[in-house]
Amino acid sequence: MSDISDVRQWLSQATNVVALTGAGISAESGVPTFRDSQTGIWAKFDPMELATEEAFRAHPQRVWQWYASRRDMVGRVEPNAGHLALSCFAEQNPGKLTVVTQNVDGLHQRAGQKGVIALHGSLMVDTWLNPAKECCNPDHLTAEEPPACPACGNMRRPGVVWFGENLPRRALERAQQLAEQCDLMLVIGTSGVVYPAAGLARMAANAGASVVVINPESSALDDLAVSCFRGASAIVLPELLALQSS
Ligand code: BV8
Repeated sequence: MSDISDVRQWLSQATNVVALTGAGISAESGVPTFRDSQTGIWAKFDPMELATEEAFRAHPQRVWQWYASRRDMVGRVEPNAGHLALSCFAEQNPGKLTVVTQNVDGLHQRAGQKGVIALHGSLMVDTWLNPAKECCNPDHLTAEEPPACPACGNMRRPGVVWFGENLPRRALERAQQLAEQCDLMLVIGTSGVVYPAAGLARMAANAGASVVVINPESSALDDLAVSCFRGASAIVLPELLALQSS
């Protein structure tokens, strides 16, 4: 297994680097990871069962309130040293690094990261559950939870990609293109079980990139890695990326 100095050298020599991030990169900001997220009143629900259109149609108020509680919580936290290390590296090495994230918390963007590819949408925006009609105006909604069009009852829904829904096509295609072209992929804070996002790491490895995993626990993508750093991303990333410039 390579150590930090090897990976730092690869980073300085690389032309195209992709950082594929998951919920773990936001853990040190105080955002529970997706699979550890259920605390308090949400403890009895499996996130996998809430993050679907079926769940929303069956229990709109419950699912809407779950997202509202997550949106409130994310609004109260800040990007951590891991997010900041990535955005500083990108600033010091223009055009070299692209962040492809599974996260919906917007923390990479709030850390100043430009050109983030958000595979699973955003907690911070809503959209219509059914295709909008003439009458559907987001500025004129009922006061219920979830809010709806007063004329036709079309409900607002979180602007995230639910399980069973296709990812935004352009984002996925761009991420696949980058995975195939990169020299190095940092796989940060993801259990690697959600597809097609996790498949990007395999695409990168199959195309000849070096894959480096940063995760305190083992993950489903470890087998692809030339190096696994068993640590928190807010600790490892600043050390790995510090004062790197091409
Ligand atoms: C799709 C938005 C085509 C919502 C998310 C059956 C029917 C339908 C689909 C499927 C099916 N079987 C399989 C699928 C595909 C499915 C899938 O992958 N399922 C898995 C679970 C088996 N995928 C989909 O449905 C995707 N769409 O395939 O469309 C299609 C269409 C119709 C029918 C078939 C196919 C859509 C997937 C997107 C789902 N939406 N988010 C929301 O957030 O509410 S995904 C959700 O999980 C989050 O975005 C999260 O980011 C993501 C992935 O999880 P991780 O990020 O890895 O988070 P996790 O908690 O798992 O792990 C955290 C890691 O961090 C851990 O490893 C931990 O050790 C580590 N960690 C902890 N602390 C730290 C740390 N690391 C570093 N530092 C630390 N300090």
